Amino acid sequence: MELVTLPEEITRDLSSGSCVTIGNFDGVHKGHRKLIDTVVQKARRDDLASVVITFDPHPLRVLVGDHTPPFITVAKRKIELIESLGPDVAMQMRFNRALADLTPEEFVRKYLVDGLNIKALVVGYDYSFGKGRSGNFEMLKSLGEKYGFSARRLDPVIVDGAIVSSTRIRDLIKSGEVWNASSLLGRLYRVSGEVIHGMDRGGKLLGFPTANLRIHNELHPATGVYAVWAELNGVFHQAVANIGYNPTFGNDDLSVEVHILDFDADIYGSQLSVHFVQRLRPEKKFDGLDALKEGIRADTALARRLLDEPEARP
Ligand code: RBF
Ligand code: MG
Repeated sequence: MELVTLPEEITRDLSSGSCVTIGNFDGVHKGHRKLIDTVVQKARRDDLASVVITFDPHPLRVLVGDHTPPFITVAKRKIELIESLGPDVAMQMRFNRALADLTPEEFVRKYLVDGLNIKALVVGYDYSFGKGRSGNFEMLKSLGEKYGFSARRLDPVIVDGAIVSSTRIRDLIKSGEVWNASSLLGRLYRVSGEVIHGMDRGGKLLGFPTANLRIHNELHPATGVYAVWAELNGVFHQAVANIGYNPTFGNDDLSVEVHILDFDADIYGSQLSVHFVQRLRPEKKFDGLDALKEGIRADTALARRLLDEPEARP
């Protein structure tokens, strides 16, 4: 896959035309995947280049400013996920005021028609774009007739009786319903970061050493204890995670810590990804160390049972 920010950076031959989808794709969830799969398949069938257009920063960040939701996937992760779906080109356009102010026709002519030699466009059920979101599907269809490309709109993907959307997934993650979030994402929800030094209490005081993470995700699940997979150098380990303020001790800052089962190695400085399977309980203030230890022991036993289930595999 070629990753570019503008059509002129593409080295691949576009003379036979391109099949394009366009969106913000936060989370690269099941709905997004259906769009990208459709584009990749149609491009293959019709001998076109498949192109996925997305934006960085997320348009809301530019248009709304700081009052934006935390996003499910950071830009780099979004591109990795798009790449795994096999398009020829990902065009991550730099989003700014100038781009936002283009009329739908200006955008289509400049980037899709002149830039990408578009022959087919596929968009999501709710897609609109351009100045004031005036570029709806009907307008794209008529621009297609004018400039010679087909326009197709896909129906939403439904999971558990409701439309799969980035907003719905964010809400599930924020409320700790990570297992439900994963059925909309089509994979486990994960956060990643570097293993940093924590309070250094877990191993010495409790007998449950934890890797503390400096996460670079914007979003994280509700505070509480979770059964997770800890991915280290491509290897998945069963683990339990605690997100919160350690009320037994009363920390000021939120910590994300992971106790990896059957594991004993110094991993400070490593990159760790935590894949969330199931929330086990809220974080609570235990009555002393022994009670906390007993609580964590019960968590690890429950996590082991859950993670041994075939459907919990990463
Ligand atoms: N700390 C709490 O104060 N309350 C909890 O309910 C709690 N649950 C935890 C569950 C697990 C599985 C783990 C690994 C840690 C938990 N902790 C909890 C955090 C614990 O206080 C922390 O790991 C040590 O203080 C070391 O930083
Ligand atoms: Mg620790």
